[in-house]
Amino acid sequence: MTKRKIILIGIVLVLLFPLFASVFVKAEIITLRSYKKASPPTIDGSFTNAEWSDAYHTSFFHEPDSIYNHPNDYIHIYIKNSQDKLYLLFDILPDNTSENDDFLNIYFDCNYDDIIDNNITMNLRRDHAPDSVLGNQIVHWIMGFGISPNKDKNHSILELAINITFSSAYDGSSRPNEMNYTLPVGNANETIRIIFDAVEHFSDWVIPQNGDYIDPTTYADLLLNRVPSNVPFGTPLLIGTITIIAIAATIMQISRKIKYY
Ligand SMILES: [Ca+2]
Ligand SMILES: [Ca+2]
Ligand SMILES: [Ca+2]
Repeated sequence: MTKRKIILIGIVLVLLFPLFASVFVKAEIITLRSYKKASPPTIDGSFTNAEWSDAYHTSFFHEPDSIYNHPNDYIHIYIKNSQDKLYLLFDILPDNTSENDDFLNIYFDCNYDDIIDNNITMNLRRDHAPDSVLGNQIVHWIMGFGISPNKDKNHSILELAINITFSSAYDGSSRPNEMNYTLPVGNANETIRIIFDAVEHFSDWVIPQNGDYIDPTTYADLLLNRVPSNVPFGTPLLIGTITIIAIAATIMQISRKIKYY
């Protein structure tokens, strides 16, 4: 192999490396959006397409701990809000078991001071077992078990509505009864910090996937009141084509220079 060929192969590999890396690295969900919508879903633990078709949607592939024989499959999350409610749906495809111990913890750092807002932490159990968790006073939830538009085998579906206020007056320590039983989402450009942490019975997942509820700096930013960005279907294809043409042109240019070198 000539020196020129070796240099060319090296250049191609360097240029294509980010492409390969993006394919093999599992993207972490660190930013979530909530679309501003007035149409309220029915909080009943069943998922019909119509009630969530106008919501923000994201998902990731999850491999649960083998302890409960839950299959590897996707976790889907749908989010939208009105002026006084934040709605979320979790379609938990791997959780093919229905237990009272199925639950999801939700932690907040709404005032961005790197300290957990302990007085609004939520603990959403399937059986709504009586407990003293203060955050549960501002959320209405039903955990269902059935099929959904994402999977035709029975699995867990958690649907919830949280009372919210766009007031910015929040010190991170108020209790729900001191805030008219609302979640304060008015700080930092209508953005809050949030983490979702599911127990093993509920297929043992976290959003962000590498987040740790102990450390609010690892939480996701949830941007409320957002408007969907209408990216035309062909746009990613067009950008991809232009990128490939640009890379090819660069390689040809360099190739010519090496030839006369
Ligand atoms: Ca529903
Ligand atoms: Ca379960
Ligand atoms: Ca805080």
